[in-house]
Amino acid sequence: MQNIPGTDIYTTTTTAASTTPPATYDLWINATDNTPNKNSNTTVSISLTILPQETISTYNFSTGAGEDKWAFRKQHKKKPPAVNNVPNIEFTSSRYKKIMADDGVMQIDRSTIRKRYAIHRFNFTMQEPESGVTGIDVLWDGKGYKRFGRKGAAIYVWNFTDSCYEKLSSGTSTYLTLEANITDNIEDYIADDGTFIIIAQQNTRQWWLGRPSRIGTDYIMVNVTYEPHF
Ligand SMILES: [Ca+2]
Repeated sequence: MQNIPGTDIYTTTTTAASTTPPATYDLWINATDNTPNKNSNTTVSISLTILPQETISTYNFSTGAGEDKWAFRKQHKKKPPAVNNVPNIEFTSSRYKKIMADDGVMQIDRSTIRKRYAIHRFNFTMQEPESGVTGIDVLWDGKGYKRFGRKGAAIYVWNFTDSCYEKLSSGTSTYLTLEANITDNIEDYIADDGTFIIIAQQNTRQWWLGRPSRIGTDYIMVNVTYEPHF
């Protein structure tokens, strides 16, 4: 045991064996003074809770798409869209390659119709049961540009309970890294089948031809923190 300097308090550290099942145990402490003529033994029980180990899973396109992740492009008239299945043109494999890594190489899309915003949609199927998910971190890196308009972009997450997008983060620089951390009401954002949806949308819609709204995704990553129940 170690003395906390300047106090008469001693501390000690104990580590449960790695095979200890998650549960709450009694930890018995028997403290003995080491000067025999002043021995005074005290035995107390401390409640010790062994928690399951957290795992963090990363969802991105580093190994390509399909099975549990997909990306779509390229324009939509509402910001944010009122439904979660637009835009619906899936990336081709050459486009997926551009969003595999945070390397400055981007999949850039521009609007081609008046009153449309450039937009990308990302769908993930999370393998972790939603009841054990304690946090979701989202990172989107890219570019939002509109000549004579507000530059930058915003990212949103789909809320399955309220059936609407919620803004996670936004910025007005041409090049952006937008990040968000979801820790509350996580079950609202993961569908029963594990679906989790993020969009990145440019800030200004196209007005005239030749002045398109542009969105570029360099990289997107979703980290899921999972703590199994016991
Ligand atoms: Ca890239």
